[in-house]
Amino acid sequence: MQATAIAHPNVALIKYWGKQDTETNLPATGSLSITLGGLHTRTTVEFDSALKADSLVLEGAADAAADVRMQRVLRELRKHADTECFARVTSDNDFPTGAGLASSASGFAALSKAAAAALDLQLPEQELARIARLGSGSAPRSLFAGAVLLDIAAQPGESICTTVSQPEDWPLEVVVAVTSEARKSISSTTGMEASRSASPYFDRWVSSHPEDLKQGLEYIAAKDFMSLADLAEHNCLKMHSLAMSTRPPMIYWSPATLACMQTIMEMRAQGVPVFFTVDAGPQVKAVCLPEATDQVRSALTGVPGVLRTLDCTLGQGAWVE
Ligand code: 2P0
Repeated sequence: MQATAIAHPNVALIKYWGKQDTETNLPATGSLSITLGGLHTRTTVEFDSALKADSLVLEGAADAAADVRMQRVLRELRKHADTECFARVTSDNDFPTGAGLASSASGFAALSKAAAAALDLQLPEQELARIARLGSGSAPRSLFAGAVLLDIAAQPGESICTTVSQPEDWPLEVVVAVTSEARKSISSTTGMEASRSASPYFDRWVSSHPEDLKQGLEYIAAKDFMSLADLAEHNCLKMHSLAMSTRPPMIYWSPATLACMQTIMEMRAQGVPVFFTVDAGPQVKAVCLPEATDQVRSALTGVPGVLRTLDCTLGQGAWVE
């Protein structure tokens, strides 16, 4: 009753920020992401009838916050397997944890995949996506390859999460500029709940979102990089405007984050196919066409405050080792 799974984190080009329902962790908006090959979460789950409770060791230390969310996922999988066995879970990342690099997405994707395998469950992938979402609203996306849509308007029986473009269909690359290795002070869960209740722009964010998603899908289908670039930066800045306009405000950027964003905008103005996106942390993800990767990496490495860069291609969905 033991299995190990590996998942890549993902980065949303059209983002999720805010929930409809905190019990089921249903996002208020859909989202469109790319799965980041090159970065890995490796999670082992062992069910053991001798255990009195579930336990989680994340990066070598017990993690109480993630533990509560993990139990929601494990409880659901135990129901499917008709067992009351508890599990011992260990999880490690080869990239900074809790720093705006979607470690909870890859973490809960790997957890769901490994736990289902350890229980020998043959669940439909959409059911696994629903279960992964109980842990983290962005986790279903890491179960899938390439460019991925998480659809909150899906009716029962329809897919909530699907690949819309395989990595080989449009091999985008991503250079991550790491500007801090520290864990963020405000979690995404806390931040998005605060924005829902205390940003004057939250309703407009939600009502303008379907159009962003529709356009994003069209630009990916047409491989229209420059249109996707404008849209993704706009959507990212809207999300950060929500965070900043929340009372009290949340500013996830450092001076180096802004400097990277400006460098990327200047490069694109000169015709380089690159755009930025930034999540709930100070790292900058520069999405580019492969021919621009070397130039983008070299420019970001030269920005004061950039500690290192990470190269990613588009990756596969989570798998059992
Ligand atoms: C996203 N983020 O779409 C957005 C953009 C962060 C910024 O999804 O509360 O860890 O666990 O459902 O999935 C991060 O939020 O939040 C996230 P919960 P999660 O990628």
